[in-house]
Order: sequence, then structure tokens, then C-alpha cells
Amino acid sequence: MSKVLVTGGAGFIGSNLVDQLVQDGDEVIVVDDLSMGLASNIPSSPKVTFYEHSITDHGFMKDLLLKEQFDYIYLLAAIASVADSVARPYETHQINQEANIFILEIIRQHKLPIKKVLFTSSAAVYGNNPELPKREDSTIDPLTPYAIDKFATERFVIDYGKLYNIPTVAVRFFNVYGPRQNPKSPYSGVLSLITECLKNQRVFTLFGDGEQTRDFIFIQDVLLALHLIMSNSQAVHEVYNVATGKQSSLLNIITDYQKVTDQSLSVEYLPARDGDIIHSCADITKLKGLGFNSKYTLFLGLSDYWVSASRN
Ligand code: UD2
Repeated sequence: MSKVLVTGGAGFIGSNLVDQLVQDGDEVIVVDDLSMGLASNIPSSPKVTFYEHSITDHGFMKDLLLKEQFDYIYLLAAIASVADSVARPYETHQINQEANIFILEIIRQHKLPIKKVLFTSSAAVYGNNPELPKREDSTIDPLTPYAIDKFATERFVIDYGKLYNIPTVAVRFFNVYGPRQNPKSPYSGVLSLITECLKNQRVFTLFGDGEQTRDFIFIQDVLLALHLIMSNSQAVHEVYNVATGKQSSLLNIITDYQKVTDQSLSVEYLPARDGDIIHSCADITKLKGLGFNSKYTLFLGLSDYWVSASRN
């Protein structure tokens, strides 16, 4: 049994991770300010302790790290919306970068015996670089405060690791989808928005011609990738793309989702969003080197997602 800290553990990816860790028998501490996540996402289990707190509260985070002496730390807490980071660059920077560096600094100053710290970054770091598929060493072109903070924090995490001998690692998520993804904002993941439209017979607004492609990965495959990265002692001071390596157009996805749900989605077309990337796909050779093989085709992932969405 390990003692694990998950910042952002009430959010979409975080809460699914907490479920998995609890199933694996770990003791989990969640820190989340519920700015995006929901307390109800966190499993009620004697193995889970939840602190409704911002990771920017230095005093609180320091006390927690010194008291709990975690084995593993997953840094997931973030303002996940690119649009928010453009509207509030300094505030989002405090969360997406500064708070994470403070955690590293406490580990360094107090020589905490951490087994591994994992930071979650994003495909946003590649920006508009047209090179496909995106390899971890492809050109970086962060275009927003969100992407800049994600990239800079990756570097801090890896360099703290190398300079001060802390086992650290970073991942770049591509388009993750699945149960508990919050559809409340227009910038929410497109599959959470389509799911809401299908559930409530609402019209889906498609920006562009629908030929834009993304590398969608189902949450359970993400959890598999995180497990492989966390548990492999060779996976340190590195960054890994977390994706499937498969590219799907929005139109193909809609066709698949209609088959899964046996419903037809009403679509209204609007011009493409400013700055929207046309194609995105990951090279996942590095992740495969750790034994990763995605288990969910898009069809399977959408089927699972729909079963769970129809229950709620
Ligand atoms: C993802 C991330 C974003 C950032 C970016 C980096 C999510 C939710 N967002 O943005 O944080 O890391 O990658 O490249 O993972 N769309 C519609 N109608 C809608 C909503 C979206 O047509 O109502 C389109 C949208 O214009 C885009 C595609 O669907 O072409 C995917 O949109 P998204 O917001 O789910 O994800 P993305 O890749 O733009």
C-alpha cells in the first residue's frame, strides 16, 4: 500500500485516477478547491481524505507534505481552460506553474523521500507546429499562458528531478474523454458537449467543416498509461505523450457516436474558432516502450462513456 497525493483529484481525470488508486489498495489524499471539480466525484472510502483547498496555499501545502510523507504525487490541479488563461494570465500562472514549483521546492528543501512525482502537461505545448505526428522532441510552440505554464512547469519538474535527485516525470495529454468530463463551458472537451447534446436532444454547434482531427484517448487508457509511467523506475526525468497515436476527424467521431447511441445528432455549422488547430496526433513510441497498448477503440470508449452518461 502506498500513500498518494492527487492534486485536482475532484476533477475529471483526477477523480477517475483516485477511483483506480483506491481499487489498487492505496491510501489517497486529494487536494482540490472545487473550482472545476465536484466533491461528489471523489469516492467515499475510508482510504480517501479530501481537503477542499487551493494548491496555492503555501502554508497548507507545506504542512501537508511534511506531515504525510507521500510515496507518490500526481500533480493534476490546474485551470484547464486555455481561454481562462488568456482572460486571467497572472492568476492562472499562480496555479498552473507557481504552486507546482512550490511543491517541488518543499520536496527539495526537506529531502522528502518521494518515490515519484508526475506532472500533467498538455499537447497545447506543440501549438500550431504542423509537424505530424507530434513527437516529444518535436518543435514546441506554446501560444497561450496555459501552454507556456505547462511547458515551463514540465521543464522545472524534470530539472528539479535531475538537479536535486528527485524521481520526476511529466506527461502531455492529448484529447482525453470519458465519464465525469465537465460539459459546462463552451471550451469543455468536445465529446462532453456532444454527449450533453445527445442526452438532451440539443443541437450541437460544430466549428469548422468537421474535418479537423484529434487524437482522442479514453480515460481508462490514460489511467493505464499513468500506471505504467509511475511504476517503471526507468521512466524518470522524461516527458511522455499520452494518446493513442490514432487520428479521427470530428465528423467520423459523430458518425461513430450516432451508431453507439442509435440516435442522430442535430448539427449546426459555424465558422472555425480563432486559433483552432486543424490536425493533431501523437507519436506514442516512447509510451509504447513502457508496454502501453491502448485497449479502447473510439467505438468502445464512446460505448462506455454513453452507458455511464445515460445513468446520470
Ligand atoms: C484541446 C484541449 C485544450 C488544449 C488544446 C491544445 C480539451 C477540452 N481541450 O483543445 O485545453 O490543450 O487541446 O491543442 O482537451 N468543437 C466544436 N464544437 C464545440 C466544441 C469544440 O466543433 O462545441 C471543435 C473545436 O473547434 C475543435 C474540436 O472540436 O476543432 C476539439 O475541441 P476541444 O475543445 O475538445 O479540444 P481542442 O483539441 O481544441
